[in-house]
Amino acid sequence: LKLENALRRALEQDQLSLHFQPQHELLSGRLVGAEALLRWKHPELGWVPPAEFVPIAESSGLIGPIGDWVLGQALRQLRSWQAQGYTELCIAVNLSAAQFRAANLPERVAERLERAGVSAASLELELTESITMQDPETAVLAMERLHQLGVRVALDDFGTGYSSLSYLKRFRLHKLKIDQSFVHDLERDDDDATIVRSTISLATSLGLQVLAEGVETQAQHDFLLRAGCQFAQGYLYSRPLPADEFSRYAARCM
Ligand code: G
Ligand code: G
Ligand code: MN
Ligand code: NA
Repeated sequence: LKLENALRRALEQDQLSLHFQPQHELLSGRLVGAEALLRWKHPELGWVPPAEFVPIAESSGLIGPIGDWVLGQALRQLRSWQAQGYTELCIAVNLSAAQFRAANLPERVAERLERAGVSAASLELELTESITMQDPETAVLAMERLHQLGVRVALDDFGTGYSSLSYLKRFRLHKLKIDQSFVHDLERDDDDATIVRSTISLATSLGLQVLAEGVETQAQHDFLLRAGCQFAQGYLYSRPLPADEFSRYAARCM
């Protein structure tokens, strides 16, 4: 309850911010987008990790206003980068279970896009595999409505949440994000290497894009490139950056 009250104040007192992790196309090396990651710096506690406060935001209902803030802030930042000339950049925003289940999600997303002056095609919403599989029939409908809006959907943490392959076909998905736990030991663990190769084939044969998360070494990068993975993000390229540092990073990439 203490953390819940602190989180309520965090939103009012500007303690929340976004960091942006670069995403690259493997073949060309091109910078294609950024994943927005929520950060909370409490005046006494310091940085509180999202793994600690997102569940509290969910159970307290604060995820509604916080999620709206994240979406608005991410889109305003994207608009500013696009105005600086990075016209092809896209932004990926994580959705929590409660946000995804809200009946008015498409309307809220549409309103934020319009307010920020950003086209729906530059926004990607990340849903975890477990969120979608909790209630797959509802997920099918929600994804259909987001698709009609022109917003793309990526399945985050793929491989950790027992997706049913039949739903994978019915979901209006644009991208699979291979969880970093499979990328980490790629070079040493044959099972992980097989899972990663199979996920890339699965995505490709379903007509989906595929991105590998948590790429930290050149050897992992080379493996993924050879295996036909299209996109990657991870410490090898950059950690998540504050907006101004991301701008400097983008300038170096052009
Ligand atoms: O940011 P970090 O590097 O610690 O990310 C940890 C997890 O926190 C991410 O995998 C993601 O699932 C979650 N997360 C980060 N930002 C957001 C956000 O804006 N909304 C939601 N719902 N989850 C987020
Ligand atoms: O949304 P998702 O659960 O995928 O969040 C990504 C998380 O992974 C964030 O917490 C981010 O800071 C972290 N991360 C991003 N790149 C790397 C990486 O190369 N290695 C590790 N260990 N973590 C990473
Ligand atoms: Mn994510
Ligand atoms: Na992930």
